[in-house]
Amino acid sequence: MGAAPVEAGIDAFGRSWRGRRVTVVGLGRSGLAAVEWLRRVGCEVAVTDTRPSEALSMERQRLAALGVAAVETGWHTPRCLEGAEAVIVSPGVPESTGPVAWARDAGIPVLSEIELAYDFCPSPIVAVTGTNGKSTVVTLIAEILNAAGRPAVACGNIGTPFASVLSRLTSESTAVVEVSSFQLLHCERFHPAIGVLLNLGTNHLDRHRDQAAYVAAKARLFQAQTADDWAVLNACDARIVQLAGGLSARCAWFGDNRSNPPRLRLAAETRAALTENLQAVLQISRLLGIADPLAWQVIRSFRGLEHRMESVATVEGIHFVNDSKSTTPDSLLYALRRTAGPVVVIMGGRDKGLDFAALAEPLHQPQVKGVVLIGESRNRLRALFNGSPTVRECHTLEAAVAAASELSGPGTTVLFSPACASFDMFRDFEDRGRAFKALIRAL
Ligand code: UMA
Repeated sequence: MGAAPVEAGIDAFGRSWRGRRVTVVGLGRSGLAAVEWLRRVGCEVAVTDTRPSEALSMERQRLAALGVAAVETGWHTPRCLEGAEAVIVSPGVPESTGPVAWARDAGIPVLSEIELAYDFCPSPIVAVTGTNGKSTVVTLIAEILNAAGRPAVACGNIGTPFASVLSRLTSESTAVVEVSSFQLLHCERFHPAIGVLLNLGTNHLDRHRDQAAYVAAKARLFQAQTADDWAVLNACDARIVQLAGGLSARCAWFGDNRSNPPRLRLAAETRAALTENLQAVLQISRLLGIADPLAWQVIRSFRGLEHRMESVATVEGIHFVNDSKSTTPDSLLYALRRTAGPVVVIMGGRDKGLDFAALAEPLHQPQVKGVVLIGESRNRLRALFNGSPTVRECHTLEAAVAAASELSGPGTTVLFSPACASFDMFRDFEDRGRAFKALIRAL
């Protein structure tokens, strides 16, 4: 799609958005990106956010510059929906929240920012969901495409809203979109040419009714696909194998070959050499027409992501690792498996209602020299331990770093892998990771 239809407010389906009145709920990254795009295509926009006005000064300035005058802060009231023809809901806004429920009752369509961006996206889409490893896979796919001389943009839940990159996309580029279960809840049309489900751990049970509801949300990634599309799936997870039976798309497997056609077969050596998520990267690259050697080259040279098993520094023989992206017990288990030698773990944060029981045994292994608990989940986490290893509880991250250093000696790794959300003490996991790194630098 060229610039002209967009400026005229016409989406990829030929529908005009110009003059439509749209309410955006939540003024975080995705909400602001949605507002900017909606204004660009000529919509009348109203916004509502529960944060008080004084906490939104930067956002208010941007809204004023965009000509958005209908700004409700401090709470949500039904007035925010006056005249609304659609509602764009931020992923962090629960389904029971006023405007979402009121819109439903009034028959006003509720869309995620991902769905809005999809409606205007001129590029084919590779969309990646799963519990762990989404950001790494999305980053690698974009890097592999770029290395092949094909423009690609990584976006979505990874931190750069999909709507914010639309103006950089063309029919020649590829949008590589990380999608969370929250975003999928409000997607109907979103249609990736390649949809990827990496794994299914336990997550976000504070928002999803139960594990089945979480899995159902993830499965929405494939709902608009047809037999021309691909679903790239983990063959080692029985629930994903079961889910595959109901999909319209063709399946490409990793972890095990199942029904892979010859060109997608993964040799035993490849499966031994690459983690499941990296096998997924290889399969996606193949589906995108990229030769294996180039994909391998990019995979081998990949240095990892910020806040994901990020080596920060070694101070007096103690190695500090920032794994702030870990917001689930599964992520901490993964981090522990990848940490050799003695380790002191700093964990805790906002309690998402997840079951920590699977952590008890790994955290009692002899190489775990101590555990430092922070955040709201301290009480529940404390119950996992009965005297060993040594457990300390701290009210601040600064105190936690000091306590972890005391429990460590040369050759020890201090692993900051919270297994919980960050919102009790920080803006998000990136803010939390940056705070950790600043404390280590101060050492
Ligand atoms: N708000 C309300 N009403 C409510 C709840 C929140 O008005 O009832 C407001 C808050 O006051 C705040 C805004 O909504 O101003 C926050 O919206 P948000 O939480 O959706 O945050 P964004 O900044 O828009 O970031 C979102 C994703 N956040 C969540 O899913 C919680 C980011 O993923 C994502 O990077 C970004 O969009 C761009 O797409 C973060 C995340 O933690 C990294 N994701 C979860 C995860 O990976 O496990 C799913």
